[in-house]
Amino acid sequence: TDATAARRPNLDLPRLELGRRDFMKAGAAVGAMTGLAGCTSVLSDEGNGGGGSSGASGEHSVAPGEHDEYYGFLSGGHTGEIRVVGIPSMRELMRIPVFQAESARGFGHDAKSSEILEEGGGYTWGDTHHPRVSQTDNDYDGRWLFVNDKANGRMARVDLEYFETDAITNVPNSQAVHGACMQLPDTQLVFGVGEFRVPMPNDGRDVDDPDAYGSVLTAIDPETMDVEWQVEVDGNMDNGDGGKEGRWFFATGYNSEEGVTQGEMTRSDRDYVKAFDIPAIWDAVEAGNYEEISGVPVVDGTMDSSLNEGDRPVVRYVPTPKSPHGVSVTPDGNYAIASGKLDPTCTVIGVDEIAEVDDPADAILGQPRVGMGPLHTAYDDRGHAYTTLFIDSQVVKWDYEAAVEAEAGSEEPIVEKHDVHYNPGHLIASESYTASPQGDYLVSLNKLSKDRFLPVGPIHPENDQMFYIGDDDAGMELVKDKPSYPEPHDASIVHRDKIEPAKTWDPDDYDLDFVPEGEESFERVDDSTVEIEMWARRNEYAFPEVTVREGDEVTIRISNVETTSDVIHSIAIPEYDINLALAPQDTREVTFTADEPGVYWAYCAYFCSALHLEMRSRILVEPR
Ligand code: CUK
Ligand code: CUA
Repeated sequence: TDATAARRPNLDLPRLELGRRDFMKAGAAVGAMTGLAGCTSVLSDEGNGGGGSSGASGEHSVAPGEHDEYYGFLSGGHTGEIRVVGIPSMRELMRIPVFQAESARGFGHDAKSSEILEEGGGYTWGDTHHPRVSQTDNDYDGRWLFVNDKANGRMARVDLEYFETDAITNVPNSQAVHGACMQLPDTQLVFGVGEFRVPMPNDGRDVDDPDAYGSVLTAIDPETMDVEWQVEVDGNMDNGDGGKEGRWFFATGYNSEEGVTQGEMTRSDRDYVKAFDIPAIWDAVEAGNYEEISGVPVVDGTMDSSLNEGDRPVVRYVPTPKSPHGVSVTPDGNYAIASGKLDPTCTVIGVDEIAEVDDPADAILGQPRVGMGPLHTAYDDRGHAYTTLFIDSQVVKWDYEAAVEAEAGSEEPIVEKHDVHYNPGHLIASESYTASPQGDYLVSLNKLSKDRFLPVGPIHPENDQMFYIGDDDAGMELVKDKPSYPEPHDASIVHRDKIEPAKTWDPDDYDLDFVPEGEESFERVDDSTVEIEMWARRNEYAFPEVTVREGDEVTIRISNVETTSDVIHSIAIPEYDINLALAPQDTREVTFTADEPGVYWAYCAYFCSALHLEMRSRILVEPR
């Protein structure tokens, strides 16, 4: 029996189900309370919701004890982590350390996670931007989450059964893996979009010869996390997204000038969206048409490459106004929409047209003028695109089929603009990256919060604002402001039915042998090596004390023998910098050198019962 169930009577309460649209009809009037400052275009005549309030809309609140409808996986920027929030409540449910050691979850404290960090390059931090959940048949399968490290050029995988990082790949020939996405429909490959141009390999050659620098798209096998191949391109790249049918991958780019200063990088009015023909790249790799650099096949996808001559170029360069930033493919798979950043338009590229046109510019089917500083675009299930306007501090909702019909530069496709507070980067709508978005909630990840919260010193929180977008007549309704620690970039919103988290560990899912009660052991292997196998339960460890000698290399393998979910223990060893977190049925191992004689109280840092404070063990390190 599960003792926690008694403490949590609400776990199985009925879910918040649809019917939101009915609620909305009543709620819209409450929301219609602010002006439309800054709006320049066609607006819903029923007005916008709550520009100045943080929307107390009860119909989107989640009562205590009730569960949210969606998981939101937010990147943590230069904290290096992933944050899990419930949507629509925006309650933060968990944090998943990815590129950084973190003591509450013991990540980087036990042998396995330390090894993941070490083999991933040994850096102490990362910069997560784009969390993308694996898909099967263009829908979330809840298996993995992939996320880039923009700082140190890496890609990580998070296991969504245990909500734990299980692999980090340190990508060669690349500095700043920025965009991240998969080959769809079935996560055949994971792509990292290289940003900063560097010599390849970056080993001291060509240090001051920017013409010799390069930037690559990297394809990674999602199962092994091995790099399969890379494609070198001209100019910087930035963000990326995959076509729904698996042939094309799109990456925005800036710095087609290949400059190394800001002035040089923004001289030209034209940059490119690069469309990578994945099967054609595989053909090139299989035919041996690559150069091996740092152990990876690198295919030449630059404009002048012979692989870009003929009728099956590996990379097509679609010209866009300067420095497009985000790119995302519409749910129907028909268009890749790039957001202009330094240009007030979005560029709508026909996905099927890419293969058909002689001049890639002819694949551009629409170019609506959406507003100042367009950065990223998300989708609902009704043909609308939602684009963040960084400079205007707005989200613009527009109709992408109307944009294909309209003249380039037209504002006609715009349906609505809604203020956000302030300066949004990404935005994400529920299941927007799949073929079937839910069309109900949208979160705008605003970089600045300015005056929205109590001041907390000169570093302000950011502001993640949640909107209800399910009622086109009422318009976007601001439901919630959520202050956010720096700094989420992108997110994925996944329906809770598609994620199946484990309640306790299954010992078959890790390599270490579980240590049941009665099978604890203390073994002195030789004069300077000790191996301890022990367990933890309420409120004790297998050994009330262990004695080792100064200089011993001590390995502790410890299992949490609890079977009751949510009874977590840890073993913290002060002054040896150790804190292993142990969920029920989990086993972790750590090795340290007992180089300081003395008494060290190992203790449990998770408050696990009334006798939690007594849950400890003495580690006696005798002088030699
Ligand atoms: S990027 Cu940060 S706001 Cu890394 Cu997707 Cu645009
Ligand atoms: Cu175990 Cu506290």
